[in-house]
Amino acid sequence: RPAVPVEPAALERAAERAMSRQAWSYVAGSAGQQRTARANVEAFDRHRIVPRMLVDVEERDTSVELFGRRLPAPLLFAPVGVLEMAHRDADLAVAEAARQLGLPMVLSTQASVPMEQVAARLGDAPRWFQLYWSREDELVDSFVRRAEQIGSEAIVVTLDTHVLGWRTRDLDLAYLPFARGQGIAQYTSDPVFRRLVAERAAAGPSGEPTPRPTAAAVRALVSMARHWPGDTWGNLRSPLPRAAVETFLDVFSRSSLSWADLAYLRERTALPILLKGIQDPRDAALALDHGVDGIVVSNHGGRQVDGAIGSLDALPGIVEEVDGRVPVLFDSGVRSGADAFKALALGARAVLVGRPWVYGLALAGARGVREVMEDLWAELDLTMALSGVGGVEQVTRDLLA
Ligand code: HOC
Repeated sequence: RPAVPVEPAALERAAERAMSRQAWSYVAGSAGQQRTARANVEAFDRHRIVPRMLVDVEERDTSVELFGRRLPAPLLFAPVGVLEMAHRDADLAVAEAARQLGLPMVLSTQASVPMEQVAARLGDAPRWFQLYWSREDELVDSFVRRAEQIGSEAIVVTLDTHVLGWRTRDLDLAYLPFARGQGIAQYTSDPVFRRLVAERAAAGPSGEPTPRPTAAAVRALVSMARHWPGDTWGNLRSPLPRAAVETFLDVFSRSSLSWADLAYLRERTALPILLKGIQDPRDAALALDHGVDGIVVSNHGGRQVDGAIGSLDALPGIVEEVDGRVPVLFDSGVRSGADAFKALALGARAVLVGRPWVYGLALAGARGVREVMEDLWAELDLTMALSGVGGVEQVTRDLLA
């Protein structure tokens, strides 16, 4: 039974030792010179909690209401792709931990296991679906339909990754040593995706030369923010499975997406729609104008724009702009229960956690995921107790210096 360290820095070190260089670089790495990743952590360091004393906190309640459901804690499993790089049980291990804890899992478009199998493992635990908006609307429709069928309670549209960020560590390690087929099960299990690929294969070669998926080809495509050459889906005529990065560059590079497109999604689902990746209050205002049901303040864990504003620094302005009209959630940089407390104090209704439980996954599968989230939850509860608050609603800005 490998130990799952409680101390965040020790957890990271242990996970780094347990993972391949490639996997570690992908999971822990961020964009460019890692400045946004640092800004995320620094923002948490800058905010200080000012605990209150002699408040009766014998009875405490970490639960929170979100979209008509009471969650046991304001913590969600953030959507994370290509999890089989961390552990062979991948998304199934996360589902197992989410089931045991009763915390919502946000299933990733870039998952390693089809959502139907993940849903079966989740039992009664709430599930949401994270959508990357494909270049093909038909695929968007299919994902949304499948998400509804597995009982998703919300659709979270990730806005900030319409092209892949400049991930220097992954580029240096060339992405492609990822085994083919990793992280693409959500597509390859999709009937519409399979039909579209078959149609393209039947149509014969596009006539355009297709670059071999070498390190240089991937670097060139990422640097030009281009999808794979060929027709819309480039070399999807070539046999599956392919490496996740190839499929992502083909299928999801939809940089043409704009506010007006949200109506398309609204027409297709009655589920709450959240926009993830909002960093500017002006975009929060636009999101409200377009009738979204929630916002996730996020810079994708620093993985997209190098030098972006720390996510926690972006939170207060957005909370002010939204003014309670829809829930504002938060991610990017949460490493502990005390961090979660600070985000709640700055107005987040709940917090999405990513890398820490991926490290737990790498170390000990479902148990590792569960222990990391349990630790985070326990520290949040303790921080509340020691700060003199008995409920999440009382975690407010006046508790910060
Ligand atoms: C290998 C390509 O959300 C991330 C993901 C983006 C998915 C692209 C996968 O790594 O941040």
